[in-house]
Amino acid sequence: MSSICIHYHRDFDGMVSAGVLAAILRDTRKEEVTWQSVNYHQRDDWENFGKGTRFAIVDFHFHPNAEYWFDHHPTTFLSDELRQAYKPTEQWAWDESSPSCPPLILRHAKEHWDYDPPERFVEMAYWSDIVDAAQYKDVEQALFDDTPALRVARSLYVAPDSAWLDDLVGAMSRQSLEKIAARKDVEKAFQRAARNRDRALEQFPPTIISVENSVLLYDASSNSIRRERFSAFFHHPEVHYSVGVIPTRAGYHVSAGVNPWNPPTDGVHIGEIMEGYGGGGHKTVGGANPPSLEAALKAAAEVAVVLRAAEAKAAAQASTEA
Ligand SMILES: [Mn+2]
Repeated sequence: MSSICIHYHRDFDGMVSAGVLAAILRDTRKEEVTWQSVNYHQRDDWENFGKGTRFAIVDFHFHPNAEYWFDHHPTTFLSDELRQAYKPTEQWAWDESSPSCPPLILRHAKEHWDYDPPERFVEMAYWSDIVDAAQYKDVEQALFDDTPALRVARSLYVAPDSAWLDDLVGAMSRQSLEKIAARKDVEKAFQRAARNRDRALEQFPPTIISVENSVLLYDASSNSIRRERFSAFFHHPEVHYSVGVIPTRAGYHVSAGVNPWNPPTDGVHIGEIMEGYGGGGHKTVGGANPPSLEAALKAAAEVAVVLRAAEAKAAAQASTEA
């Protein structure tokens, strides 16, 4: 039989998923395994993805020709037809309640293939949930913890190319996170990413437009500003929401989110608010891509008004009840 290629989502939990599945297929199913990351642009011709090859997909869109498929994204099905084509099988599993993909692969392998994972895979799955679902215990852990898993995860921010990611997946399939974090190339990438983080944290305060009613509004649209996901909550742990504008390759993005370490008691649905701007998201995080910088700044300011009104209402309610 020809070898099987595992296509994986290019992030920490996607890479761990590929490493774990590679080891399982190699060890328990005597498969010859290769792996390669997937790009979002490969969705454009999804019907023909992997045509004529044997493949698996982890932490990415469902494909009916995937021999093995595991995902946890609620948005995994690219059409109703594809949704209809999915059913749980011995080689496919989808669980949108799973914070990340590796734990569901390990669970599936135990149930269906009687697989007993080594301790290092249990550790990788544990950290995958924390990284992918931002379940850090506090903003300090999210930004500065230097446990091997988080060093490896941060090093990925400055990955030179996809060949390097493939190489790390191979390492994940055979070694512990401690061993991988100690590699010279990983350490070098981590140090660079840590410098970027420090610079991003320094550059954030001047981008703040206003902090009112527990909502922080910022404009980080300049390309010379480095970005660190939790900057707003690092500098202003007291806010419940942040909303702002950041650049993308093609234009500008409005991003809004709840402070994971200080959430509002009865929050609004951010994804639904963003739908009003052609975007979307979940209850606690969402975004939109308005057509111009002006439109993006206007949208961010309007979203801040909506969030502040909700906060003011909640505060008024709390004081009447008290
Ligand atoms: Mn992922």
